[in-house]
Amino acid sequence: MLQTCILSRYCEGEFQRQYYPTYGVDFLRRRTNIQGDRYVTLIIWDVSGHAIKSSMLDKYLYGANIVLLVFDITNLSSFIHINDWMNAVRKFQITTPPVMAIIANKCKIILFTGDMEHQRAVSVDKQVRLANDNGYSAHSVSARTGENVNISLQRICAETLGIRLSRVEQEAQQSVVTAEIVAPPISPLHRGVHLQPSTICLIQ
Ligand SMILES: Nc1nc2c(ncn2[C@@H]2O[C@H](COP(=O)(O)OP(=O)(O)OP(=O)(O)O)[C@@H](O)[C@H]2O)c(=O)[nH]1
Ligand SMILES: [Mg+2]
Repeated sequence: MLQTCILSRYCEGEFQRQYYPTYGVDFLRRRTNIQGDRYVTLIIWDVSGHAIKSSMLDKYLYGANIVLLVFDITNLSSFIHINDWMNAVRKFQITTPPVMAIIANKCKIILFTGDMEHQRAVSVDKQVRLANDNGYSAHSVSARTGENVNISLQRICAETLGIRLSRVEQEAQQSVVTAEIVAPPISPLHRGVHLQPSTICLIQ
């Protein structure tokens, strides 16, 4: 179960504001390299959260090396739903169990503009505890700003291959994040009033 926007950010470097629900499964591919000379091709199956009820679920999970469980930090039920996915994956994986990771989306990591952090409904603690209790890794990303998307996926790939990423390699994966400038809403008091542009910028 992977939020499509994280995939678009990871594979295409874009963020899609408009919501297009995933029906069935979508496929994407991305090549990456770890430790300079180890090339990895990721064949990604993007399955909607509703697919848990699908009769195709066993086909979606069959042979997966990695399963990423994504939730939205502003939506508590998406976090609770992770438990159902963990049980479903355990039920279907008969042979080698996949590497699993719990990814929180819409987070603020370093940007002061953040994403939806002000509407957070699931604490980092809860996410980390759930991941630790089950032996999975926990990650925080924002598909909108792009923060941590590359590095999280890189860490998960390295974990799957049994590789420890060096600090330099991890830093190289940090993408440049562009802050959005959002125009403030015009209050009814100022409507029709032509304000002079200010030459002073105050950051508090
Ligand atoms: N603010 C913010 N919104 C996001 C982010 N990621 C996704 N969204 C929004 O959330 C909505 C749903 O995103 P999707 O990635 O399509 O969600 P999904 O889990 O693939 O949805 P299904 O395919 O229906 O399972 C879209 O309107 C996105 O614009 C994010 O990092 N920050
Ligand atoms: Mg989707």
